Amino acid sequence: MRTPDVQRMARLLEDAALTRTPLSRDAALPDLGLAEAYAAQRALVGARESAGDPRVGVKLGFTSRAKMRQMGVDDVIVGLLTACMRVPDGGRIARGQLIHPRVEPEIAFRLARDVDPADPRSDLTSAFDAVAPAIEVIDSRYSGFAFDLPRVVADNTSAAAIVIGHWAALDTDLWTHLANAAVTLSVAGRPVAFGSTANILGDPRRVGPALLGMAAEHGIAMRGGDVVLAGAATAAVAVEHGYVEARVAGIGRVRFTMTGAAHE
Ligand code: OOG
Ligand code: MG
Repeated sequence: MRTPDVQRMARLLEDAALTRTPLSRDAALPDLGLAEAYAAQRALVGARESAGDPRVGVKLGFTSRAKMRQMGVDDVIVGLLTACMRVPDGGRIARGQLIHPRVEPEIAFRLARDVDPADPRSDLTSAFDAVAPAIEVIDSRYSGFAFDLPRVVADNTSAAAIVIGHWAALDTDLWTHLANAAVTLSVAGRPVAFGSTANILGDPRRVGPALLGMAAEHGIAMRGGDVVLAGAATAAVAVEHGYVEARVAGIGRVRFTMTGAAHE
């Protein structure tokens, strides 16, 4: 592995986020493979953890066809969530802190106990004890939101902010319901995207096994209390300002307000 490239990529991406300056398409970026891209993601998030921003969970990306089509990629990826990304339900996010934010309606699972991805007997699904409606704010650090799979992985899968609604205890009935629950995203009171939890890997019950395999492959720890974002059920929608709400039939709604105007 080319450690200098991995470190350089992590630094470039963190600087882009901090200065809200996207990396230009013709910037001389290192040519990373997927394994190196995950190493860069680890380095980027590791630096945040060392600076006092602990990990609070993981996210899956491109679990729906709608997202894969929108971004021109064809595989599921995983990213890391940290405490500073969390915004309370009903809270605010300042537009000026971001480059070109987009919002996604999602569901989040809560992990009740530690699970060892390296142990073949491990089961993540039974370790999820609750589910909640969620909104993810993504904000690619690449100009024009344009990337290939290794680049978006290195960029911690565009993760920027998460808003999570009320947790509902997961029982058999709720799992059955989640196989096909309507998902709606609205901005400023206008519905802008419709989907179903069935769009998430065909059935959100596949989230546990898919995540466990990727966690084993990339050495990601699964810890009790972690939040697991399952991936958008619809394409992402650009938002400049206003009230954003996601509803998931049967489990409720979650919202935040994007404040301020674009800085660019
Ligand atoms: C990458 C993040 C994808 C999802 O829910 O599918 C993602 C991106 O689209 O920039 O978070
Ligand atoms: Mg997402």
